[in-house]
Amino acid sequence: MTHKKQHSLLNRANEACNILKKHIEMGNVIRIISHNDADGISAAAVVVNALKEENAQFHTTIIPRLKDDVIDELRNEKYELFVFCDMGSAYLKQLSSFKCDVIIADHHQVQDFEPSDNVYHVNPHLFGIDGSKDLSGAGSSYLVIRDMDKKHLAYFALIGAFGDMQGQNGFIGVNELILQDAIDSGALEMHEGLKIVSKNSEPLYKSLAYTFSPPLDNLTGDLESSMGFLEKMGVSYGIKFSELEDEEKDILKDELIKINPDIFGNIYELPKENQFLKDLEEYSYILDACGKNKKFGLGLSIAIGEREKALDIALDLQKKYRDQIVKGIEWIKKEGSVNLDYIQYLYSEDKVLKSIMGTIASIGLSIHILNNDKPVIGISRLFKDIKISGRTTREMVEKGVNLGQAFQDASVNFAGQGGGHDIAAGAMIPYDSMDNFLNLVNDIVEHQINNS
Ligand SMILES: [Mn+2]
Repeated sequence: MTHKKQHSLLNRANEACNILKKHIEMGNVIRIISHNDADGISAAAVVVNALKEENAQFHTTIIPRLKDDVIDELRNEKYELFVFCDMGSAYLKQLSSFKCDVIIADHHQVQDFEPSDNVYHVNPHLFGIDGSKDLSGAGSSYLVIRDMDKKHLAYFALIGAFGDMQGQNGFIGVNELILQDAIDSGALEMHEGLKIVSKNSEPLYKSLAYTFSPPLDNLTGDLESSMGFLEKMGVSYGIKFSELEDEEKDILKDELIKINPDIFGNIYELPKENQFLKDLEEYSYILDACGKNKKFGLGLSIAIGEREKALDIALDLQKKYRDQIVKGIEWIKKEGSVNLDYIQYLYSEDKVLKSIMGTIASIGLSIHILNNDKPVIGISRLFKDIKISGRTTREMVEKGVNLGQAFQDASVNFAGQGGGHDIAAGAMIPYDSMDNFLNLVNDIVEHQINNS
């Protein structure tokens, strides 16, 4: 059954691949549009790398989201083939009005519309495959070029999957097939190891403190206690993990597993890659840091092989981002959250804290410095509005909490908008309505828990 679905998806991707090949042979400049997060940048990279190898010409733009006015502008551009990566499936009707060929390589929810014949639509949802778990936008994009003998580029699909939180507990579905491609090609190696960051580049105590996922209680976000932890077990904290004696590595592994067993698991490595990009998950963090700082071009240049300066700048952005998270975690430890009966919230006017509110709300729950029994709502003010990010736990969802629904229902009362998933959601409402909004969400969550 699953096999049949995958087969149908691969067939569709091959049809798109044939069109792509046709345009390459005709010498057309291929127009690529992709999304600005780690998945979207990886998606663009997989297509661009393939086109470069074929000596094809292309023009790439990375954008935050597809909108009607963006589509209207693109429609007027003189290209024979557009490739939309990690986006497009929600705009089938608009893209069907293009006079040229269009390939859509996406994994988001699909608009209920039968596209015209010039649109080649590659999306797992069309074949009953779950695009939130089984395939990323970079994965869909990879499938489009896979038939051009490109298994050595498969790892970009997995970087994208990590960016969309699909690989953290192992790859499943089509991602698993892509993983096999990547390993078969010799570009990727998989082995078991400690899933801590920057093993070859930072002193060990920083590797522990900067490991945000999997979370390490007392260590994540805390440089001092990471240092103390290592000192206590007699492991040198100032050197890199890769420089430890095997015996020290074993001690560390045993102690970290006591804190979180998930810290030991499959590691995916690119043996030929630069030390900073060797680990696939970290590669995705670096692209994510570029995306979050609106340096999309920088992320893409790294992914298409530029090193030296581009990588230095990206590492610098990542360093800043990590320091911000550390600051955020310190802030939560010091100030805590504001509690209502059924929810808690974080609010700050601080510029740095504002920019990472959703992320630290999430990490705060995962490292247990926030009460897991109440959904946490991170609030940042943007002029007259507030941006709201809500996070809760699997356990609370099982008890009936649905934050996406709560935000959607509450925000309409204040001329705002909100929605998302049961476990993570967002909203934007006027600043003046903040207290009323919070009280209403509190009541809705109470209702959800008591009526499920
Ligand atoms: Mn995506």
